Amino acid sequence: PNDDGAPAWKPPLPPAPAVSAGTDVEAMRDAILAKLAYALGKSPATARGRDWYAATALALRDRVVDACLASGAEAVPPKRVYYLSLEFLIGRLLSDMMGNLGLAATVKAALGQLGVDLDAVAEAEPDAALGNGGLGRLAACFMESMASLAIPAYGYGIRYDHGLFRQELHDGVQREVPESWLAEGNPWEFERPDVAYAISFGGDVGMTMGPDGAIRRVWRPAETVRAVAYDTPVIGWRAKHVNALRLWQARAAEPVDLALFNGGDHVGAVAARARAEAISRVLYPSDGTPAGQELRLRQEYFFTAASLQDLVARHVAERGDLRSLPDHAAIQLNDTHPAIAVPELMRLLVDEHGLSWEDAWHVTTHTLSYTNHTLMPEALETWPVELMERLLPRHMQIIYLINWMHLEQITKHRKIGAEELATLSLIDEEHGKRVRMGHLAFLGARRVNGVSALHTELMRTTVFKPLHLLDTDRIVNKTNGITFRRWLHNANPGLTALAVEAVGEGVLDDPTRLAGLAAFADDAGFQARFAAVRRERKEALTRVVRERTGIAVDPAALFDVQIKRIHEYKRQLLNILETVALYQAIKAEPGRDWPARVKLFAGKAAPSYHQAKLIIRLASDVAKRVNADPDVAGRLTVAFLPNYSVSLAEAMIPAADLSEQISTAGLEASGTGNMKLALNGALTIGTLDGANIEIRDHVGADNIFIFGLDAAGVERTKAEPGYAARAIAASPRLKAALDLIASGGFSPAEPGRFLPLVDELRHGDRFLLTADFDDYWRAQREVDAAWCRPRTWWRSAILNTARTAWFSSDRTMREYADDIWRVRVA
Ligand code: T68
Repeated sequence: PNDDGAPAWKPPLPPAPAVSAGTDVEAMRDAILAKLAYALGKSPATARGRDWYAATALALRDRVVDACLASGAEAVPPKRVYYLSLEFLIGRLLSDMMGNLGLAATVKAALGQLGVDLDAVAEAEPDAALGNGGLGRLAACFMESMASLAIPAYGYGIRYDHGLFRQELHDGVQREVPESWLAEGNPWEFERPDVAYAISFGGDVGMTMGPDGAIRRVWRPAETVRAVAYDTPVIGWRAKHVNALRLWQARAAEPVDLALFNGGDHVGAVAARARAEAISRVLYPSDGTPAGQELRLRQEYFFTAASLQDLVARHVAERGDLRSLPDHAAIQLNDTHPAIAVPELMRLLVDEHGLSWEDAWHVTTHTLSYTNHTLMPEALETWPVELMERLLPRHMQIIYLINWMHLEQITKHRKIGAEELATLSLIDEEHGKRVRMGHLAFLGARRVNGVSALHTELMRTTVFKPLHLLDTDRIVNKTNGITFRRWLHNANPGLTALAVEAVGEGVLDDPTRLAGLAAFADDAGFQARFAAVRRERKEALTRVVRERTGIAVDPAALFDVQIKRIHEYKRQLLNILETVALYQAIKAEPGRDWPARVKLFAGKAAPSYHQAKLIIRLASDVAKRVNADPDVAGRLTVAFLPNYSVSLAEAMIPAADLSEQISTAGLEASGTGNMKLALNGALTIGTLDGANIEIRDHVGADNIFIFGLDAAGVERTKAEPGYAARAIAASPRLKAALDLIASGGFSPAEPGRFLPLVDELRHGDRFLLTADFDDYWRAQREVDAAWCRPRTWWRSAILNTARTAWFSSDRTMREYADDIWRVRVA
């Protein structure tokens, strides 16, 4: 909307003082020059953007080390948190580091003195895309918040050579290209060749007599690889505390088989090395379905075993007795990917350190906790018993023993039917014998948490119901959060400056002060400032859209944004159907005053997920026809931006007016993009799913567009066969949109191209798009109407920013610290 000629808004407080003095700038400039010369061997005359980036990063890393030493990091803290995650979707680190060190202005000025533009330097940093989506990004936000709250912590994961694939679109077809973030080195990390552990696989289990005369099991592995640590410092807000993200690289025990090599077999001589190093070669691009591959299980065990050895060694060095581990360590399992920690910790304690089974079980179940991120059956990890026996024979024995004791415990107290027993067992016997990793993590954990209120409730009533009933205190809710340093301060400096002007600099330390913005929600001058900040970000995004797609969009239009992994349950297809219906409606009624809308999509599909890839193709084909049709020009534009990443998210989120959070109710565990967009003042159109419900509770029902079935309604509808056919018959608008797609309206050269999508809706519709379509259309027209009343739109937008402080990951981390980890927060 345009501002309505309101008077300029006056800030109630003077602007914040400049961050740095001139001498700091000169010191920083000299530090960068020194790194350029002595670490990179370059002069300002020969340096490329990438060299300036590396020199700047190295200079900043020195400051991080100083901050680390100043914060007394060498002292032994009472308790540490260990966050085990197969994914850390970090993105770029430069602005995080500058921001948290309070050096952004200093670095900008220092580079400026050298005639170098900070923004160009920042662009030279590759994204560390060591994750697929929400789960990996959550881990990255948690690391930043733990450092900011001075919670002593290590993040443990894998240092993949190749992170998530780069997505290219060729005529709308996704092609995956390997990504090489390490190709030119990584200035943030410290290699630690002295921190290395042997990780074993395969072989068999023998027996020996322990010093106490008791029988001990010995694992005689067939293969051993080395895990070598790389530490990336994670600095907290205002540089008060520094933690480490410790990522493991796989190396062969022997770099080359010299006998083979000297015998002339130069390739065979390094075959074992290739096999070992494959473990940390690539991130699995699986989202929603387990890769089902041996290498994936090797990755999971590799990083879990290295991490446990590391933390056990630290505990022994600092405290001696492993029985006190639960007092000094809290280990969080991010999903089931590290669930093998349960038998591995038991193995370390019993087989290697000689604890009794009972003591070891007590230690394990008082140290580990587990976070669940999905209840979708196809995404719940299970591993074939046969594979586990072959790869991890001792672990399989331990799992059987845990299972036996667990079932024995239950049957001791009451009679129980075979069917119920089967739901409680660690072994799923229905799909060939498979180990249920969720059950394993549950049994080994002190606390098990869901990631939104609804999701946690569904954990208790569906997948984990039988286990929950055995111990109703174990499952707790910890609604996700996002770090405001990255997603507000760094991604949206304009909005942050406005917030600081309005409510004071304290908002940078305490996001609850954002609530003070509510007082200005109706202030015409403030609204104009808020709108101007948004407009600037939209103009910047307009340039990105043009560069990446060639599509011209009008920054004055409503930017309607859906950004996330492409998945049927997230229902990008519902959004596309509405786009098609809107296209048809505009053409049918060209005289109506349709507000201008730009539909923006971005996201990656798992390489083997054909329906998801087809959804991308449909979005691109719809964009092609709609954007070329003069009848809708200026009213509707569609673009699919390729290669969604953390950095692209940082560009899109501050520019979004409308946030699409339209998953089938009950299926999105939480969502975190929904929080980022609302915080930046986008209004949400969404279902009562995941954290959307809590967002509605915070921003108020008047400032969000809710539609569709709730989780209970979804269950009821699914119980009525034939609902899709009935819904389509009842909705001429939906039928027309489906018919146009099915008849090749967007793919004239290949009319049947999208039949797999349309047929799924007509004949099955697992995700209930047809059931929700009409209500979604209604909600979208409400959005149109609201957009045409700028004063109320901006009021709602400001209230979204003012009322989403609770979604700070600092709040989430405090809750974990209090309730799950029982560690003190500074
Ligand atoms: C996401 N899960 C949830 N999974 O979908 C989202 N899965 O609702 C939630 O907000 C977020 O986790 C954080 O809690 C994922 O992102 C994966 O990426 C994944 C990766 C491998 C295997 C299975």
